[in-house]
Amino acid sequence: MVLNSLDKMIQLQKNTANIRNICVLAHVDHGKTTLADCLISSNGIISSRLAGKLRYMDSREDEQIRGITMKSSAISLHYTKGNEEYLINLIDSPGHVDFSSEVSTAVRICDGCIIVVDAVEGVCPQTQAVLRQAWLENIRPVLVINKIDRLIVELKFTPQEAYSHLKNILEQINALTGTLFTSKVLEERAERETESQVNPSSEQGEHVYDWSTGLEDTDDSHLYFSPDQGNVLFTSAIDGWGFGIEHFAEIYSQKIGIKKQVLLKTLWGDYYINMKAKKIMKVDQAKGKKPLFVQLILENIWSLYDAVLKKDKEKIDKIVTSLGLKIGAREARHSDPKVQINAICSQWLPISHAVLAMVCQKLPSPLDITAERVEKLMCTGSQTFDSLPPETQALKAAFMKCGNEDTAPVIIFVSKMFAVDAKALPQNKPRPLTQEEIAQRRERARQRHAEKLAAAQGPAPLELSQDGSGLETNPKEEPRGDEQQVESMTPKLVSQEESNQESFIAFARVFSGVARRGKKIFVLGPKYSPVEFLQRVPLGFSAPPDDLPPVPHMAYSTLENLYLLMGRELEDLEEVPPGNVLGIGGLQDFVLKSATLCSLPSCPPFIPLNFEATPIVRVAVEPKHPSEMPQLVKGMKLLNQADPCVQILIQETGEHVLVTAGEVHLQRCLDDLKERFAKIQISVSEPIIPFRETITKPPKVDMVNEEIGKQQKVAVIHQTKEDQSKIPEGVQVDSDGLITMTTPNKLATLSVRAMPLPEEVTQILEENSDLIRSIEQLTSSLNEGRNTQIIHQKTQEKIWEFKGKLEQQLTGRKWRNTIDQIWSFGPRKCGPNILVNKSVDFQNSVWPGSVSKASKDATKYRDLGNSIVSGFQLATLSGPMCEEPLMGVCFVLEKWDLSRFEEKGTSDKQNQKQSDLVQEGQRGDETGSRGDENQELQDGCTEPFEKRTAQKEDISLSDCYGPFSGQLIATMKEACRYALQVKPQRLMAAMYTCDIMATGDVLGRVYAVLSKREGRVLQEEMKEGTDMFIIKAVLPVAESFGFADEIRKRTSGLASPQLVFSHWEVIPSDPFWVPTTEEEYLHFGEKADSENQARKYMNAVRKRKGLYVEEKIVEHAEKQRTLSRNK
Ligand SMILES: Nc1nc2c(ncn2[C@@H]2O[C@H](COP(=O)(O)OP(=O)(O)OP(=O)(O)O)[C@@H](O)[C@H]2O)c(=O)[nH]1
Ligand SMILES: [Mg+2]
Repeated sequence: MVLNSLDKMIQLQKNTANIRNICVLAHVDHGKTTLADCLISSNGIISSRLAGKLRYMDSREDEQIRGITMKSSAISLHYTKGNEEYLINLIDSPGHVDFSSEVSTAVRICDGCIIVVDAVEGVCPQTQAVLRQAWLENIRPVLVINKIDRLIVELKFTPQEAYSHLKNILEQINALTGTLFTSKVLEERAERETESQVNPSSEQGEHVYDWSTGLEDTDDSHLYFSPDQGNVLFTSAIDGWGFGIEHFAEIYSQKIGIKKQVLLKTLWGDYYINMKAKKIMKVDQAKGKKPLFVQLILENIWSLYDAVLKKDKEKIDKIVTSLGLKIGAREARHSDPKVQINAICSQWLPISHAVLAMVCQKLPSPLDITAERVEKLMCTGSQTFDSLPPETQALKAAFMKCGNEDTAPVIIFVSKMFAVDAKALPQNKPRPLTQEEIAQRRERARQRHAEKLAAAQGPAPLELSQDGSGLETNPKEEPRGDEQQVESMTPKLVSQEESNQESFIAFARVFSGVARRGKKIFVLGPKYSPVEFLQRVPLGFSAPPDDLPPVPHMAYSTLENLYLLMGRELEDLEEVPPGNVLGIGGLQDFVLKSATLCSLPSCPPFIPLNFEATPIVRVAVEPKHPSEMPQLVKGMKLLNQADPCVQILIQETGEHVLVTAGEVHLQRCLDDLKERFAKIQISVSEPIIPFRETITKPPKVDMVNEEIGKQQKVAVIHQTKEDQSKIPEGVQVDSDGLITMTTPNKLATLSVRAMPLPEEVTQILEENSDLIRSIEQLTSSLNEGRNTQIIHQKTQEKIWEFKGKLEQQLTGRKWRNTIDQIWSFGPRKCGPNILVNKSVDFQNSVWPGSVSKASKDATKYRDLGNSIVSGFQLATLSGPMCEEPLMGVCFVLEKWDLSRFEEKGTSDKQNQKQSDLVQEGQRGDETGSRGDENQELQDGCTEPFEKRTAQKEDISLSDCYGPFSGQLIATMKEACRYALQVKPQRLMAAMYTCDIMATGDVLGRVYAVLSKREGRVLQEEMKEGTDMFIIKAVLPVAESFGFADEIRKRTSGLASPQLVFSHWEVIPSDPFWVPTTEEEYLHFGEKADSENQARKYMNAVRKRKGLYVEEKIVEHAEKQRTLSRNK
């Protein structure tokens, strides 16, 4: 970057009103990076000839090779419009679903966004997703409909057809905005309503449920995209042109003499112009008339393309002169029509001008941040803004003001950490030498030369020099000293470089105050709580920060280096005024992925980023050479920091596991690990596919659709399932699946039953796992008597709402009173399984505030209750089929008999007393006093003493099984497992939804691939006006590896799917199924496992985990014959 323009940028950064922080969002391949290229070339950073080819923002090698963006990166651009100069901080984001977390990190630090839509493909799944993300973050969007050239060249639309097509796209995207808006208004209205219910004085009278009220009084016209609002552009980024209707309104108002205002309103829409009368009329008055947009705009563009593609030199020249353009001789002669089009159009309708003008005009500056957004950013979880401490609430004003005075608190949000090669940092780059330094070096070189000459002249002068002639020694000593210095520094530098080759830069934005290099700042983690800080350090504001006591999730650090982000380059900055996007160096030890930085500790951490994709694809990795394990571990840590969405786990088995959002993401993570972070060879396991285990209601029909119960059982071909589940002795099983088990020391007996939960309930549980976790925390702290956490009103409401939802679903005799008896959720206390306590002796529930109706000896049960819950947690964590977590199962503890334990407890106590006495007596004996009293005592003791020895045996019996709570845990776990095994067990598979866009001729092949991989098509529709079909399907994650590649190959790259994790689905087949009836036997044969998808998956998981797999390895082994003997 030229030094001059860096100064310019620094100057522009200070004018907050003229800063625009924007990101480019779209579905994959809709042309974001190409558009960014065009904007960058307008600043002279890349040549305009390379714009669209270079994809400057895709700086990674794999981004260039694959042609997709994988990370979001920022660049600052300068734009002059009239007298105003603007600074535009542009962030290019990836469109591929696997990298949607990178979109979240970009959206958070922007105030506006450009939504790019491909004119041919229209609104796609990711378009919807990014629009939703923009909404969630309250940032304002503008629309760019890109690739208009494809309508001309590929689809060969007439201008009229193109117009209707574009109208269609606009309608679709507005419909989407409409749904987002409606849902938001309704949500807000509902919120207001609950508030007024809580606080009835504010609003009195009847509540009439009219859902439309909120909508009518809210003005939403500014929300929608419409060319006459100036928030829509039509572009072709590859050909370098783009326009909004304002541009043409300006031109034609001069040409035709109609007011610009009128044209602005009518250029888009069904209006036509009566040229003679110079009047604009509605189209339906006169049929067959072309709308203005077609007549005045599209037809001109179409005729230009037509002329260039047909190489009609004369016409081209005519157009060029009529537009008053000058085309370079090289372009004019170029044989490729694309080059000519680009040369003409980028002068006629320069895309960068259109886009940047719209951005400056329509998108807000950092000063326009809304109060709503600020409050939303500052309130995590279920907090409301009013519930924050007053010191914290005061920060809102600073936010809104975005002030740059020294007194303004500095608030910075770090949305991600990204790794750069340490060599690329400005401070490590070779810089041009100053005049003085050059002079110094010259001097030194001259001296060295002189020295060499002296040495070549032989020993005599050397002796002379030894004699001590000052002239000679000086130059000799100096270089030597220099060399020594260099030598002593080299190893240091090298070692620093080796350990520090990747340097982490925080991708951040200053929301308030001026960030200065060297400034000390609090680093607040996502879980930091200013309330806690204020409790611990009431005088926190006056105490010097270095002396503060440690507060969790808070650190104190320095802003070491500040950078201007310029795509592939970084530029050093001394200070960054508020409202700017920046890079911060030196935070890598303090910030893992994201953080809030503030000069005051009363700042709350910003709400966590909204991530749309769930990481689902896991692989285990290990180094090729076991000795390189430390490098791998270190590399994985770095990778974890450098990627917003990857998860790094070390499983109980000791495996190092990488969890990623999808196949492409996985590949990128592995490449990064191998080439940047660990720099070792690694071996990667097959993807580990997660499953869930569940139970269902007994099926009514068998595998050949015969009603069960009617058919003849085949004699004993196979053992039936009941035999297989191998329930050992000592476990009682009722006919309806109630399992009764006693602990090994025979002191407690548990009766447990497993029941499948309705699907809706499981879904509710899954959606509310965060809430469940906080319920569990609340209840346990209440139970332990720590009443410190006051339940917030809003949380309480949420809990009741959640409970109400469950009540709606769990109806009927079977579920009576179940909700109030819920004792725990599992696994990990927040999963989609329930433990219900129906035992009469002890009642306990998970709902906070509901006092457990204690029977008289409840305390005795309470302590042991934790063991029962732990047993349940363990059972739900890994099921009996293949040790995968359970889902949608309700365990009911019907009875819990502790009478033996109780007896033992009391007798133990008595024994304890008596034995004490005995011991005392014996001691008395030893001391020699043989009074009558003692005699009596000894006599009295004889009987219980015998009993005690008997008891002692019992205790030693129980002791040999370990402590009692341990036994309860194990027994509960086993009882749950058996309870599952007597029910029909099923596997659940993770499912992707998959959107595929394909042309009619490859549709068949897409279907073939889908059905081969157990996919199911949900929907197929034709995209209006094109020959594209949109197919929506679901596909098991287990079958998805290589799916995208296969589809791409089979359709010669015409269709490419997007896979997003959607839900868990029960696999209908029974993994333990074997033919038992005549028909089944005939139909499937004896082995019948080829059909059994569930068994295939189950065995694969068992094999991976090293569990026993019931499989015959040699199936038809015949006796071998030695051929030679038979000859
Ligand atoms: N015909 C035509 N092709 C375009 C246009 N803009 C971009 N493309 C092409 O579309 C492809 C994708 O462009 P990119 O700019 O990489 O798309 P992207 O939106 O950045 O893609 P991701 O970052 O992977 O989401 C490239 O082959 C471009 O050449 C356009 O206006 N017209
Ligand atoms: Mg891109």
